[in-house]
Amino acid sequence: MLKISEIMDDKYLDKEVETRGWIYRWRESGKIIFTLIRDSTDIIQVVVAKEEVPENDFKEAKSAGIESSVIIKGLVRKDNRAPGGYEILAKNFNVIGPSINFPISKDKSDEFLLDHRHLWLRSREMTAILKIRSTVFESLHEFFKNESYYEVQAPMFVSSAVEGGSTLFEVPYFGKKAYLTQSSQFYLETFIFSLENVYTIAPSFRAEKSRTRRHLTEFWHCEAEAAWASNEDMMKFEERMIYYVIQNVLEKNKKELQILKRDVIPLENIKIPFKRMEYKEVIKLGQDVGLDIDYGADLGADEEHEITKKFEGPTFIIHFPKEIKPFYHRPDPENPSVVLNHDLLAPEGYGEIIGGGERIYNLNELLKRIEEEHLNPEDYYWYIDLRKYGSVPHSGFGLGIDRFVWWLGSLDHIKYAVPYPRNMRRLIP
Ligand code: NSS
Repeated sequence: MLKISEIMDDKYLDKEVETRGWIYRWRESGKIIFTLIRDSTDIIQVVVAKEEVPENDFKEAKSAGIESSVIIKGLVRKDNRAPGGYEILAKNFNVIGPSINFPISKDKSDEFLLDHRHLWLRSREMTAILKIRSTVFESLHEFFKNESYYEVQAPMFVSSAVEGGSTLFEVPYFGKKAYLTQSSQFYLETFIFSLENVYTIAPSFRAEKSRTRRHLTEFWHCEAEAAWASNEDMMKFEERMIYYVIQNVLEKNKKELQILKRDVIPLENIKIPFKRMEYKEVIKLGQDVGLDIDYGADLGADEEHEITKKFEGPTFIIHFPKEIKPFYHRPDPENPSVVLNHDLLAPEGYGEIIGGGERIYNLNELLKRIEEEHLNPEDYYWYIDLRKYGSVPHSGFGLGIDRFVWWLGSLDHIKYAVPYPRNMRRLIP
């Protein structure tokens, strides 16, 4: 049994091969049935001629619907008209799982395709996206391994907010209230006192009411935390990580990027180091492109879209005003009105894919910020404890993997970057 991509090779010319897959296209022309068969590796044309196969096999081929699963035996030939240049002249054609009236055809609405995601995953576009996603996850793990980071796991049921209360999902928990985690950051901070450099790849949850092209209620979050690291150390780490993943995708997913019609030049042109811009410069740039924003404004999806259309490559925005960032960010000792943080903005109109920076490691400074934000220190007793027993300067970040894939594939909306997107209005399939 061969995979289709293996068959597309001169070494099998005029040889008999056996393969299996699903019917992707089907058409009849007289006594010949032309099918395209796909498996996870590729698509090949299979020609079923009445005189060449047993009578029953021809009947099966004739009545087989799109997406039926099949096992085929036949001779490999070259044919320039066939996609990929090879075809199989069938000797046997057996339907294993019939498929009658596959509901997806051309020109179905977006909502229809979302309702049928479980079937739409078979499309060429979704298959390409899933393969790119797989490369991204694999490359991230590889990168952290090469950098000697330990992989750790944090709980998903939590009792307090990391990124502010407004997007917490509440879950009933045996008579108490629990929440779904917005970020594993605080837990990662607890691990650095033994493991120093740690990461986790896990879902995060945000009750986002916003209907933007980049918000999900459940997203995959790659988070890292490093003892002794500064904001600048972390940015250096992240740019190497992003670069590494992009090189892997460019190398391993050429075909998939082509299927998505992704112009690869902007990805190929990316170089280290990434540009760094102060938040205040970005506000100025925003004003120059006609946006109605002032110093102190949080950058939303629309603003970042306009601003990053002007960017040549991924760009770090540093030194945000402390008021618009969560309490844990460390104020810059030289200018305490801004924090030692960074957002990484993807170019081409995509915007933020990473948020990170240095954490407050001084006990009193942390307590003061908790008070300023009117939070209850009891909710954070364990987080505060870390500042009491051998505290160290440290930094970390969170990469939204779905947003990264959204940009890599130059997809229109983040919902295309995820197999089963979750947002305010969608919980199925
Ligand atoms: O809110 S973040 O900017 N930062 C944190 O959660 C930190 N606690 C991470 C850390 O330092 N360990 O989110 C980080 C990234 C952000 O840049 C996006 O790429 C992604 O997580 N993110 C999202 N992706 C999809 N949908 C939603 N709603 C979303 N929110 C954040």
